Amino acid sequence: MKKLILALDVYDRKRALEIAECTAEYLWAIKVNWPLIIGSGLGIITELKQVTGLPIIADLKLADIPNTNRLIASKVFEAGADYVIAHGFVGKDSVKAVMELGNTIIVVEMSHPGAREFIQPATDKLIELANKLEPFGVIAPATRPERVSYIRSKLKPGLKILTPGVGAQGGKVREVLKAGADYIIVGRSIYASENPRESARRIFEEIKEVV
Ligand code: BMP
Repeated sequence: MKKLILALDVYDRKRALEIAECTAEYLWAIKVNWPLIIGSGLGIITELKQVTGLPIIADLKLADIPNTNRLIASKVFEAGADYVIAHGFVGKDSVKAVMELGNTIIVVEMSHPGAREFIQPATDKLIELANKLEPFGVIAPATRPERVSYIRSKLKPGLKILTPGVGAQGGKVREVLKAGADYIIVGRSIYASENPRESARRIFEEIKEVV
């Protein structure tokens, strides 16, 4: 089963499509974040889907009132996104507004050091929110496998754990999968490498060895 998600954080449309095409074979999905949307427009979601046939995750980390979350998410789902990432800390109503429109992923704990300041103290409440709303899955930090294990132990079975932070941020494929991650999100270690296809293939093989 494919578990690798490419975080395609480049600006340029042509480059994005080239990297997506040459790595698609090894991916479960492609994650599109603000850099690519700002650089290439929302239409890149539709194009990436057409070119690769893969699910597209729109990582907008929506964190607004329900109406604004709804206005943004509806356009993004319309463009072809299969999943939208939303922040949970803004509250149940804001997350529900996105979930009513399509598959949603809630940020439960982020991977950077600053996540310890405000997000980590709220992790338990965010897990509770996810268990109540039952989205497709949650974001947990590959940089702290012990936190992935903790989140796994509290999260309802069936909810997926998606983990960014492998590679450039220091997370390790093996450790995070053993901790209970369902999907590994990798950006720079693939798109900024000399040979993105080969880098994706190596991570794909490493995942295969563990699962
Ligand atoms: P990279 O492998 O280059 O560090 O990219 C990680 C990707 O995952 C980026 O798109 C980043 O915005 C995203 N991400 C993250 O790194 N940590 C989180 O907690 C949540 C994220 O969405």
